[in-house]
Amino acid sequence: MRDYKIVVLGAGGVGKSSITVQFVQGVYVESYDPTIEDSYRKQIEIDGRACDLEILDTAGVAQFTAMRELYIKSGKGFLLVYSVTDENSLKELLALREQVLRIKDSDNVPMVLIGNKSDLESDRVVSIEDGVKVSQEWGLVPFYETSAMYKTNVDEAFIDVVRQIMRKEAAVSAEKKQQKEAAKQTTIANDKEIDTEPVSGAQKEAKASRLKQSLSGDTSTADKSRSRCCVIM
Ligand SMILES: Nc1nc2c(ncn2[C@@H]2O[C@H](COP(=O)(O)OP(=O)(O)OP(=O)(O)O)[C@@H](O)[C@H]2O)c(=O)[nH]1
Ligand SMILES: [Mg+2]
Repeated sequence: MRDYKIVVLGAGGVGKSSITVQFVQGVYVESYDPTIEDSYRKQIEIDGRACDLEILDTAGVAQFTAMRELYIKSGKGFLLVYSVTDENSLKELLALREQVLRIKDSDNVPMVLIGNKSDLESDRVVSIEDGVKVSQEWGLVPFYETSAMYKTNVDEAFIDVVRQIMRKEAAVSAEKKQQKEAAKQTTIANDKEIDTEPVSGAQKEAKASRLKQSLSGDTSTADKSRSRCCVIM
């Protein structure tokens, strides 16, 4: 079974814990208890593969965010969550995404953008179009509007990020295989070249004389650059 470490990031109160608990346990938590750090495990089959998900629900509230850098380092995929009722929470995600890309030192990090609390239509201040725009600016990062309360698009968002991790891992292992194959082909070609290299009588004699000189310690006519090399080493 493959391990997938997923990290849920976003500002305080946007619904990170509610989304995570809905996905893992299928229940909705009405009360608000700011998270310091919670870890969940869920086993799930995706596209015929058994996956062991480790989900890290992180702190959004500023005084608990010191560990963020460590979470990001260890995470394979990221859920970046804002609330459609809080414009600032979307703005905060821009810096968070930058931090993820910087720590991962890559532009290609499995992630989804989530606009949560989509059920609170009357309190909405961030439109679907705003979310789409950010997703486009981020190079078409998959975007979901979710409701943790009604479990809308919650499973879909998690499964999307796992699929991205799977695709990335498959691409990396295909590339490694290709490099290994290329290295093997180069070795075979070099071996063939050595086997077929014609050695004339004069070349054989010169080689024997070089060997004699090096055994007797006489380097006067031996390969000077090589002996200099040996001294440096
Ligand atoms: N109506 C509605 N309320 C939600 C939704 N998701 C979360 N909430 C409520 O919003 C409040 C905060 O939710 P949490 O899941 O604790 O938020 P959080 O992002 O984990 O907050 P921190 O742990 O402080 O970062 C809670 O009272 C939730 O019940 C949703 O989809 N719809
Ligand atoms: Mg929380």
